[in-house]
Amino acid sequence: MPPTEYARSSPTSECKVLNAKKGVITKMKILIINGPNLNLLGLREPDIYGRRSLSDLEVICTDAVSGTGTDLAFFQSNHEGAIVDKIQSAYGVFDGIIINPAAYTHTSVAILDALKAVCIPTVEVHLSDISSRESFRQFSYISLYAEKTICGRGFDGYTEAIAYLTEKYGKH
Ligand code: CA2
Repeated sequence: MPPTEYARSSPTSECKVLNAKKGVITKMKILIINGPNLNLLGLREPDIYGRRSLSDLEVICTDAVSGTGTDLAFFQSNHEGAIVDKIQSAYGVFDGIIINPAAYTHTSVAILDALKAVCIPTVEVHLSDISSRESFRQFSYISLYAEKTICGRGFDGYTEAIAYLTEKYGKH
């Protein structure tokens, strides 16, 4: 069962102040992080995760920002510490993070803490609707920081996350 005593608390007032100081960002830089096993997209479990690959996803996201002035960087790792390192290195470099932490969604206080530490506006994305799957998938540590969570929209979840961050924080 999900620990019900926890509630989404993002962004903290400290982060709000920090991010407000940045003002409107003219050329947004967004980091898209995919967690363990998402490198297998398109190869297994097509009924849940679809038939398209991780490279297809990167092309779709890149096409979505084409001509908008938004820059994307992509990172996938099967290792929790590597994801923590990447989030730490995003500080002062990226204006937004889109993360599908995959299985670490349900276990990783380390990734939650790294996101909280860098104070970068974050959208959590899941290809499947984790709220209607096994009970162990229904709690997300990452949702305690992410300012928005998009579930069950497949690849569209990532482009919706890009739209959310650019509309909220970018120049338009
Ligand atoms: O729905 C999502 O996006 C998930 O984050 C995917 C994770 C799962 O552990 C989460 O509960 C929900 C699993 C990613 C595994 O991806 C695969 C892709 C193709 C074949 C096998 C696994």
